[in-house]
Amino acid sequence: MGVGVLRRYKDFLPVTDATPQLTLGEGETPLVRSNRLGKELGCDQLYFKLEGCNPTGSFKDRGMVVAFAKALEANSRAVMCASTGNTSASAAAYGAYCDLPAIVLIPKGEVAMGKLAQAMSYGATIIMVNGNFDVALELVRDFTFKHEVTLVNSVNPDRIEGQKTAAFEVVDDLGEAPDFLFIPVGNAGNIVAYWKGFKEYKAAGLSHKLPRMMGFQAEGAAPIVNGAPVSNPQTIASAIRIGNPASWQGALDARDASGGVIDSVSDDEILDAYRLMASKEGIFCEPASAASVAGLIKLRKAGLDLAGRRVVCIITGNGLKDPDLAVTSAVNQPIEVEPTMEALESIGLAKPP
Ligand code: AN7
Repeated sequence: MGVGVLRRYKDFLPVTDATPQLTLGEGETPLVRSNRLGKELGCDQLYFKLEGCNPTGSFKDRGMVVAFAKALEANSRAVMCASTGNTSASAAAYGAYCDLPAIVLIPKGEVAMGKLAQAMSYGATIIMVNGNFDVALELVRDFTFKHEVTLVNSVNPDRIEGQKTAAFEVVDDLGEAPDFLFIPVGNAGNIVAYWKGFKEYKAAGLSHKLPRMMGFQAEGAAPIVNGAPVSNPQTIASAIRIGNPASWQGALDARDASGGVIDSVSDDEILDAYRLMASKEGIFCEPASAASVAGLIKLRKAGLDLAGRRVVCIITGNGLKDPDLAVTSAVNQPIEVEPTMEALESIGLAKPP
């Protein structure tokens, strides 16, 4: 039974006797060992952390459950966030579960269909902004400063607290921290959360080393790599189409303290990794999630030696979030036939026995 992150990791979370014990079953996501890609990359210990297995299909639920619990504890009457999609889906779900109204601001025309469908179904108040994510987040910060509405973007520290539990799970499953952690970077809250989680587990004596934090932005939305905000970020990976990350400095700190990198991958590299994850590993992720795998492939090609190293790629969201892209970008298109044996056999699917 899924006990949820609030209960499972209460000793590491800002949980008090007054904190409501909410859960939609978030956390305890699978850490799956690569069957094919790892061999090709000369990495015999490659793992994927399937965060798309959370209740709303992305890692956001880990932080959202903590943010909602603390909001309820503080007698909040409503929550608000800006989102490229997954945060809005998660806030909408916990809003429904807790009977706490969720208001979500999304960049018009830039949110994948599955995520929009979720926010609408869970019954959030959805505000479509004529502008990108960065503009929407700025608005949300100003609004929640002025009005009695709880901000539930990852600038709310309770979100980071919840998200760090994914690092705990990686260590719990492997018995030690990995050597490398590959992760997509958008607003940069997640890389900060993982780094915090790994450090806390080590400080508690539950692990003995720290991973190198390997963050990847999309080339057209790579402010941290470029060293300057991007005013009009562009990438096929709409979840990480972010030009001015809120946790920018935290991401640099995680990189520098861990001896890691923050690098970028092109849309072609993201798409290749996205297709490869589904067709070679049986893991259907969203394009933003494939940025972690694309980064691993890129660095391997550049000569990074992974032999004997334990590598974890964070697969942040489920492929069903963006069905339009899946259908239009697939190499394997359906074959149409008349409903006859003759027509079926004419395709040459198998030799007779
Ligand atoms: C699948 O939902 O920013 O670096 O508003 O949905 O912590 O921002 C989503 C981000 C990676 C990047 N993978 O994480 C939002 C939002 C997926 C995501 C990221 C996001 P951060």
